[in-house]
Amino acid sequence: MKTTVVCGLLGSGKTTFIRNFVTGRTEKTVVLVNDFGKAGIDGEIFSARGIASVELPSGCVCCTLKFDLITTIQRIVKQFSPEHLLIEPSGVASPSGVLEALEIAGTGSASVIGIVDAAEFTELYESGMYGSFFEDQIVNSDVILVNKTDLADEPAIAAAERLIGSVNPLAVLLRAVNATISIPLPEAPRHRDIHSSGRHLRFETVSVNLLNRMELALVQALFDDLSKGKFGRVVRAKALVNTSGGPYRFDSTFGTVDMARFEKTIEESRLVVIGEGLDVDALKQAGER
Ligand SMILES: Nc1nc2c(ncn2[C@@H]2O[C@H](COP(=O)(O)OP(=O)(O)O)[C@@H](O)[C@H]2O)c(=O)[nH]1
Ligand SMILES: [Mg+2]
Repeated sequence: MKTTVVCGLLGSGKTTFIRNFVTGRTEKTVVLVNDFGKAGIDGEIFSARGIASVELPSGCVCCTLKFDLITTIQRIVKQFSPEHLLIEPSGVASPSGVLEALEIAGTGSASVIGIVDAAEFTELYESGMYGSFFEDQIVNSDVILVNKTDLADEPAIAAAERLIGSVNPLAVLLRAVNATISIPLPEAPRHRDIHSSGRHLRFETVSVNLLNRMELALVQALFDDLSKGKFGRVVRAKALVNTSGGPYRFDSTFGTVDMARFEKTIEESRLVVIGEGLDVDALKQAGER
């Protein structure tokens, strides 16, 4: 079994990468996703595309859920015997913690893809706001996608590449839009030293049930407010909603809001918000309009 860990900060493009990578492939693939909130959003995004996925919702696989991660991997291997296991840890997990769990689970070596947001990476890294999170990610990655190059100018992309190259000169660097790559993934290294510099990030998470058939304009207004900081410092927000205009997926990352028609009716309309100093009551009220 091939194992690939796809890591990156909240909103960098992990789910997008896996969706694009798996679509059209014939090998038997299972995605193990550790999402935020009670009802994980990414799991439903994968299953809407017919991608087999197993969810480990809430908590963080690099610490409190490490044991669950190990037993879940062992269960997946037994139950599905996949040819390829892709793991999407939550966007705050340190990859070193995931690699340690894989070692204990005995899956053999894994390759690690690190995804960074071309427009935001350098500033976030240099601000030190995220502690050693990025260092842990970059140092442990075999391939690094400098993603969202459509949103960044050439100097920003080149600065990100220089910085990544100085932290890990051995990683293969690729530029990407929508986390799409045109070359095969490199083989997993036979031996890996896990560099554990990482402390995982601590954010609050709020999950809110949204009214079914919410007005589309109201959901747009809610995401505008979220991205402008009306409900506290939002690092990431995502929602699956059956709106008055049909099913939609909403995403907010660093003040950008992205919405797209969803492939099918959503099981339960919901919103997950990740950040600091979140106004939980106001968020719950907003979801009931
Ligand atoms: N403009 C742009 N948006 C992107 C790109 N890659 C991903 N996105 C969007 O960024 C948001 C977060 O992506 P997602 O894959 O859910 O990130 P994750 O939290 O790391 O799993 C989604 O709205 C994506 O559609 C890209 O290359 N360019
Ligand atoms: Mg995701």
